[in-house]
Amino acid sequence: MPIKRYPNNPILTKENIPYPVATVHNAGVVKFNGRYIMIFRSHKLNGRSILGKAESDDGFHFTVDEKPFMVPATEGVFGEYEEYGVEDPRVIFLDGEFLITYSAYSRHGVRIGLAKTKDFTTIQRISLITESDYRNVVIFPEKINGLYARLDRPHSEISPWSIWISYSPDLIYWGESRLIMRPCKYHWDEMKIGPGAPPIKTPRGWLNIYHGVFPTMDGCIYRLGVALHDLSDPSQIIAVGDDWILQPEEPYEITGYVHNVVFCCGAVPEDDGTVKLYWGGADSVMCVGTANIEELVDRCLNNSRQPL
Ligand code: BMA
Repeated sequence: MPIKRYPNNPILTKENIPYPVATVHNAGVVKFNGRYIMIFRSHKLNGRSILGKAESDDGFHFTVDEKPFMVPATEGVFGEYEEYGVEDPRVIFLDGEFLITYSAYSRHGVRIGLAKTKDFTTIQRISLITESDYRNVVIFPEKINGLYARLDRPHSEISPWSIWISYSPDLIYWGESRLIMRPCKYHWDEMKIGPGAPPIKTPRGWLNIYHGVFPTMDGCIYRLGVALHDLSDPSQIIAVGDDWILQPEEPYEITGYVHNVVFCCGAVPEDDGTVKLYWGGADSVMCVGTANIEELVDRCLNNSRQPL
């Protein structure tokens, strides 16, 4: 398979977290001043989620902060919509600051919050950028034709869990939304798909590492796949790889808080053409693997399925 698992996975478990949590998973990761910054999700012991932070020199060995990085707001509009927790952060660097999208859960459902930081010590919430029944929003790490762009994942009964695209002039107001990719019938991603890591720019297109879900008599299986989007018009999907690139195979991916899950929120492209891919194993632990970016692009182009 194209992803080489790091032999010492998992790289973080709840034992590495200095405060009481049940899990450490679904982390966004970026490079900042040559170091790797990981923003991860943890279930507290009441079942609701918070975000923690860890740092590393090599992308494999992480040290966790003494205190959580972001806990649900208690006041104002964010307090109302984060009451049940904050989950699954994605982080990008754009125009001198880091942007973090996260799922905000409350009695009104799940919607997406956007926060920013320049240094990972202070954090400022900007806006709640979707209504409810959205998760998995990744912002492209560059403006495209003068606009911010994001991949979305709204859900409706008529068109369940598909990938959409939207644009914004200011990160607050989003529009020009279009559905661009659907789950594929009787296929590993037949039930749900959603954006995973923020898109990676390659000479042949934006590489989108997404997750797909297949329902079985034994529960759902979460796997990862790849799609390639046009560089100047990412609403155009050039190709979607027919095969998954990663599925739960190791004991720490097969058994845990939720069985049979590999779930990706972060990937760090390196100068040597490889990418470090980070995923949560069984909603319990953090894992890392490496892949060659051009090989992942080839996987999209050489054996494709239709996006719609
Ligand atoms: C999704 C989200 C993810 C989770 C996955 C598997 O719906 O809740 O955070 O990793 O299910 O449980």
